Amino acid sequence: MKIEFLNLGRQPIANGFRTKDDKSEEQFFDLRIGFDDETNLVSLMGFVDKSKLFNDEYVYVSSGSETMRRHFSAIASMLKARFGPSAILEIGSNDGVFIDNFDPDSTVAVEPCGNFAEITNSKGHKTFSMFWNAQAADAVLAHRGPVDVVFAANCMCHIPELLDAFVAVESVLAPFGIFVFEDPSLDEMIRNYSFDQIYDEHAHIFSVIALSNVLELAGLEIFDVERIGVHGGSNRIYAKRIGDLSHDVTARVGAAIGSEVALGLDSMDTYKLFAQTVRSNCQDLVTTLSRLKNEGHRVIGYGATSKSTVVYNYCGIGPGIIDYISDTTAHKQGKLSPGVHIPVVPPTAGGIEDGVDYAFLGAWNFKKEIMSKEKAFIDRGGKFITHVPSVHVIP
Ligand code: JHZ
Repeated sequence: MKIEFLNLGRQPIANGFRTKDDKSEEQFFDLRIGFDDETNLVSLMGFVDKSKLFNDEYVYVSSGSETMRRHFSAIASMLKARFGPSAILEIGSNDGVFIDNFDPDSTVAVEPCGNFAEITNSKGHKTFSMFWNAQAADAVLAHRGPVDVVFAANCMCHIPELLDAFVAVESVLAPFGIFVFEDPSLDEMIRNYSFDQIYDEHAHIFSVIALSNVLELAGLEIFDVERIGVHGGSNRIYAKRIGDLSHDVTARVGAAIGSEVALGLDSMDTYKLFAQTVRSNCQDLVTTLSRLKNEGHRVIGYGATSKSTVVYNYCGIGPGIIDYISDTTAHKQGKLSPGVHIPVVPPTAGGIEDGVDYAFLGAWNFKKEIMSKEKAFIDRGGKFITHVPSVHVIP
């Protein structure tokens, strides 16, 4: 049974950026998250209709940072060296930042957002514009036959019907095929109080414990796991068919599960404590930003992320505190952020403009990349603020 542990209130669609003259009624839903005491899966209590989230107007671009461009090129090289796939499927291929590292003769992709499927199709990677399910698996099999590697990054955690998704993956694997996927780690979210990993698109936040339970129901088994730094700390999971002896199960799997048990990810008490801290961190953020504003400082947001939509709406932080949000994504610029309606603007040439004193890091997961890019701002005394793991000015 799934039991709620945190209610993040009424929230808009996290990537539902609005044009300034849009008079249509904005949609809100209740963002609540719970823990399933059987599978130990942490999931939203209610899912938003997926066609409202992922459609032909989807705005998030996976290649939007140097960090992620390098990340996908490195994993593609690693998969080629370690597994040498002759046929590879990517689920949730976005703008092709991963799949484009492979010869189109060996690829096939599934991507529900038509605007992005068009990009990868035009580059020669056959892309079915569908949600991942049994029908999409049939389309893949008809086009390319069974595949050696199925890859998905920041995609599996977006699928409410998780078991069906894993069953569909199993159905397209060649006899010794493997399934490699990466998503934000629940362990990292709990340790860092990064509650903004919870939003409409993230149907689940995965522990290795829960994944191991649900994959097993689909006939799959984890044989390796790596903790990777991207997106605030993620797990890369390697799974194979149960009974396939061609890949040894590494010691890392037991170690990851052991450290999650030590953190208490199999116990509701851990989640209740997490929720208490989240509530007090949010109050702290509002107090800190309001004080700075009242003292006459100019505060902006940096990165109009899905995560920041949750922070601004849960904590009630709007244009009265944050003047604007700077973001490099063309599709977000000139629009208003979801719910609280802070204007989103392109970055100023030469970095954060003079006169800004504080920048709240909506994209805290790119702290390193952003701070090195914004050296001039820091040198003239500008400060970045984050709420992860607790509210502080970054030294
Ligand atoms: P970023 C999205 O989450 C949505 P978001 C999705 N659900 C998911 O799982 C993850 O991605 C993977 C901007 N930026 O990656 C670009 C700058 O402006 O944290 C992006 O709009 N300047 C699919 O939205 C945003 O910040 C910069 O220098 O939380 C980053 O968004 C850099 C580096 C980024 O994902």
